[in-house]
Amino acid sequence: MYGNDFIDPDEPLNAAEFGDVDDAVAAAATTAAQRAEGGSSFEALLAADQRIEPRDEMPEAYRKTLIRQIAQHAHSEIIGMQPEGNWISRAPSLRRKAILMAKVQDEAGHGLYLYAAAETLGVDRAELLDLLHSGKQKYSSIFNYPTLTWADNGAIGWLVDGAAIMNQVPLCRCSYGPYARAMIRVCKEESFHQRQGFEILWTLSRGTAAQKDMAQDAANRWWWPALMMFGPPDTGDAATTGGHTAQSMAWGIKRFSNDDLRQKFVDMTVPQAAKLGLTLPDPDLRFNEETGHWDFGAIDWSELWRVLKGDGACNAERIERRVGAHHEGAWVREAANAYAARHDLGQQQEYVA
Ligand code: BYC
Repeated sequence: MYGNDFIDPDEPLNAAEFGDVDDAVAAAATTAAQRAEGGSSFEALLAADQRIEPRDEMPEAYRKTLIRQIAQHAHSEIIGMQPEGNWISRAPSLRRKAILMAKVQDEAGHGLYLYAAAETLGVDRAELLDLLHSGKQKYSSIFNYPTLTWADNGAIGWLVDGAAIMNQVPLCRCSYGPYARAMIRVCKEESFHQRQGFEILWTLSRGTAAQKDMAQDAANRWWWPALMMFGPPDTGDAATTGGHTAQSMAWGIKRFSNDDLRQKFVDMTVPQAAKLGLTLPDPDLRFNEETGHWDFGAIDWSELWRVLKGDGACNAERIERRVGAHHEGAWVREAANAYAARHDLGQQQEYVA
């Protein structure tokens, strides 16, 4: 529906376009044969970098950590439908509406893969949704910011999806099989999303002065929240009290620390901003010849904690709408259950016959 003529189509634009996802697919394909070789205890599988599967024994804390992270991830996907869904009726052309509708629908699909992956750990998705609705489980901080203009849809694709992919490509190699496999498909789809966001901003930044200003304003507002998506820093209080990174890395759930992924994202995104003709709102952003990375300014972590405690611009609105949608969708769930029950009954009668 849309081409890549806005930029060299062979130039990778996000972390899913570097071949790491393909490597993860290849690694997943060899797993079954290799599993037999090194033993199948939890420790042996981790040591051999094999996937843990639902029927394998696993420590309770590992299972709980996965449920927490996968549920939070699933919740983020479905709450993440709201900021953009809000723009479907106002997208500037039929083409843009069709693209946005497809994207928002993809996010619902990602939620489904992820709830299904969580269910393999012995939880029910209804239980997880209750925890979301009652505020006992989190979703990504990023979705508590408002989408004020059309350009925000571009910034979400470019920066939010770009950050999400940077975080999710390593999750394709997560030690838990169902989560890793779900991530492979999610990353491929997110890659389209990121390109469409870049293309929106590319178009706006080559449009009228007002359109360019709109694109710049969106980049200014989404930059810092996108950096916060990677989670708190690896050092300091957040890492020592309540931080999960060290344990999750030891279990092969996380493959990189929050700060490492954040740095990779900054390194990838700064040159893209220059291509778009946009600036990023950080006076301390400069290339460090010694490290080969882009240095960036201090992140205001108090903002992340404030948003996580419920005091972001849109927390209340997002949950209210989600709970409303859940109630309005009750008849769909009832109809699906009734159909499934009738189908089961039909099958039982067939077996009897
Ligand atoms: N927002 O020790 P840490 C998307 C919490 S959606 C909220 O680093 P962990 C998309 C963290 O949960 C993208 N909470 O934790 C969809 C923990 O609190 P609890 C969503 C955050 O889990 C639609 C505490 O802070 N992606 O792509 O090792 C449209 C300490 O943090 C955040 C995922 O969910 C945050 N930003 O690492 C467009 C990816 N950061 O649970 C796009 C999967 C931290 O102890 N998740 N916290 O109460 C992960 O990779 C990891 O869970 C995180 C955090 C990197 C997010």
